[in-house]
Amino acid sequence: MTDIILHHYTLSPFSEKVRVTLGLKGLAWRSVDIAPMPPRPLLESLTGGYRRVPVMQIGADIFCDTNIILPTLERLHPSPSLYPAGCEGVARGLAFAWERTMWIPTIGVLSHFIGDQLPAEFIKDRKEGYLGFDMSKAAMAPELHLHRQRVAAQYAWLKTALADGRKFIFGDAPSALDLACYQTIFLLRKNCPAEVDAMAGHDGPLLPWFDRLGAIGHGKPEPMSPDDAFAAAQKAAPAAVTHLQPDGDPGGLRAGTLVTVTPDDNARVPVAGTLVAASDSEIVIRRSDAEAGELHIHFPRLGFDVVAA
Ligand SMILES: N[C@@H](CCC(=O)N[C@@H](CS)C(=O)NCC(=O)O)C(=O)O
Repeated sequence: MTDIILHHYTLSPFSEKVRVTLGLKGLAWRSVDIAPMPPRPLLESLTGGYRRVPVMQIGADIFCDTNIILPTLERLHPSPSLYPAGCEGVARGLAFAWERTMWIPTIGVLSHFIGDQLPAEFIKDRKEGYLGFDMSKAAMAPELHLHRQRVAAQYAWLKTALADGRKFIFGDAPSALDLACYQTIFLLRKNCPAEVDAMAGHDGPLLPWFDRLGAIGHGKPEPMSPDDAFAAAQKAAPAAVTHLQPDGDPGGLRAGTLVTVTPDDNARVPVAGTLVAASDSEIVIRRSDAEAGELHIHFPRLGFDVVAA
């Protein structure tokens, strides 16, 4: 039986990035289908309050954010690589920049097409617990022209990169950068009517590239209930951290220090725990949950604030 558990929901594009990564690496995994909005009490106990999706679980090790999930899958299952042809630094940096700059404009375009069909409680949840703004069609309409420009300007460089007929951004093999670009476009193409393609500029080499990534598939998922995933965490002990140094925090925080780790963009819920090990790209904290037991929670450094509690 596989030990990779993914907590996710079908329409979540960041989850799609991980599902395609699992497909690319040909992995078997357990799929825990969660609600598109809280409450998600069992997941919350595992993450210590981190509220975004997806979350990967391996026993009592919990991985919050795709920017730790992908490097972890790469570390545990290196082949085929998410960073072909030595592109790791560029792929990681540009993927982060793409997702940061594209997320809100993409939601602006999405809202133009489906914002008036979203349930009121969903709009309220996203405003109060996640985005910090109203994503209804009426609220986003005044800036639609800007969102559209921003999306088109990013697509312009992607289409230029693909214009010589290459299969993926770095050549014949897909990378973490392709997957980051793919997921925001997936959000639009999965949820909007076909007119979104003309409005957003999904054309030229972007379309066959999108189809190639979509054809990778999701590997071998098997359904798992939230209760079984929770029981798997209760039964397991966190894995020893051997790939990071206990005192590797670039800011000088020492192992054993009580810290909080908080996303620096949205859903800014601090997760508190004891620092186990860190580097300038990853951090692991330990938490004891009354129900789930001892857990290690892993975060990327890029996009998160770590401070002594
Ligand atoms: N930087 C995060 C972003 C994750 C994210 O924003 N996910 C969306 C779903 S695609 C989310 O959490 N939405 C609010 C929710 O589902 O509660 C990552 O890479 O994992």
